[in-house]
Amino acid sequence: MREPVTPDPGSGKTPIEQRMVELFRAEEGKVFSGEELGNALKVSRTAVWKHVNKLRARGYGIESVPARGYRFLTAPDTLTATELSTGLRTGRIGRRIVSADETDSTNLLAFRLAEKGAEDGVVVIADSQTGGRGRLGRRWESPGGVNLYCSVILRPAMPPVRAPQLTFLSAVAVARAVESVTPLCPRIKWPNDILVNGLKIAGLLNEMSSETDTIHFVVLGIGVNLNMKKEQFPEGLRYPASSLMLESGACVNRVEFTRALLTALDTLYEDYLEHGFASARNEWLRRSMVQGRRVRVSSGDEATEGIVGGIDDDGALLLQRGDGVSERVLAGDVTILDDLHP
Ligand code: BT5
Repeated sequence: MREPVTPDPGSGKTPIEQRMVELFRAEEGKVFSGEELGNALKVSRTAVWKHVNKLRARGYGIESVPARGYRFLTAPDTLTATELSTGLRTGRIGRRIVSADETDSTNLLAFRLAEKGAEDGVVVIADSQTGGRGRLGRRWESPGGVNLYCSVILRPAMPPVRAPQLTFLSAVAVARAVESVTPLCPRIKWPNDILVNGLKIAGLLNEMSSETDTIHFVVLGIGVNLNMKKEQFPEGLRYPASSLMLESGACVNRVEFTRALLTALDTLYEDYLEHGFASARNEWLRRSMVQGRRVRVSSGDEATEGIVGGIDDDGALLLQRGDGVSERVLAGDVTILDDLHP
């Protein structure tokens, strides 16, 4: 793994390059002299030049205007802490962002950082993952340059039994973000898939470190296929899959999508901490493709069939079985039977 761009999530300092991008962006089109930038950032003019070059190496277009200074032209669509943080107006989620070009799994990196004390709301993002993880030890395809692989560290003061509710918050956040940057209509499939046109475009992996009564931290893993091309999907995926680009016909700006996602999650999480699960649950049900449908839930060799009546406080699916008995299902893979036998 290469070093994260923000090496110390606990330092609380905004990196100079990020502050420089913020200055440029505050007055678009303006030519800044080296001296002006140096004074604002409290560094020498030579240091300004070095930081400008570092930004250029990361894909920023910054013009040198002879005898006058620097003019900001373009920002790259790369998921760096600098690019994502600029203009992000969340209260808690993503106030600190750790970004890496490549890591094994953002969930594992987030776990390591949380164990070292990374605070509530720290977001970990990687351009590619060498060991992206799905549920039950499955693999998550994570090619570089196209998608979003992100993990959010949360430290809610609540009992561990409530932690599965957070997966529902992240599903709703993904759905809101998809709607805000594309004309697509996302639907949620219990427990952790987001589908567009019946194809899986995102998956969620919620992991936790806890004791009997206390959550140490939760890591919400979110993988969204943004600009993945057809040939990047391997054969034999568990569910038919796609990306937002393939479904909408237009390339998605990854930075814009990620900011929309973090903003949605921030709003949902604040509301959740203040008022509880009810409003996220209602929105989840409205967006769910299983509510009121006849489904089969399989887990290993076991399968249960019934009509979905909702979700319980612990995230369990409430099934009304054919024999009238209602059952709570905690985990499994859902097949919608109405689709198979209309
Ligand atoms: C999931 O698991 O859907 C959870 C995926 C979570 C991924 C994020 S990325 C950021 C964070 N860091 C991580 O390491 N993980 C999280 P599950 O329901 O078990 O689905 C996994 C199955 O989906 C695999 O066995 C494949 O068949 C299929 N699959 C793999 N990669 C995919 C992709 N990119 N898009 C759609 N389907 C995929």
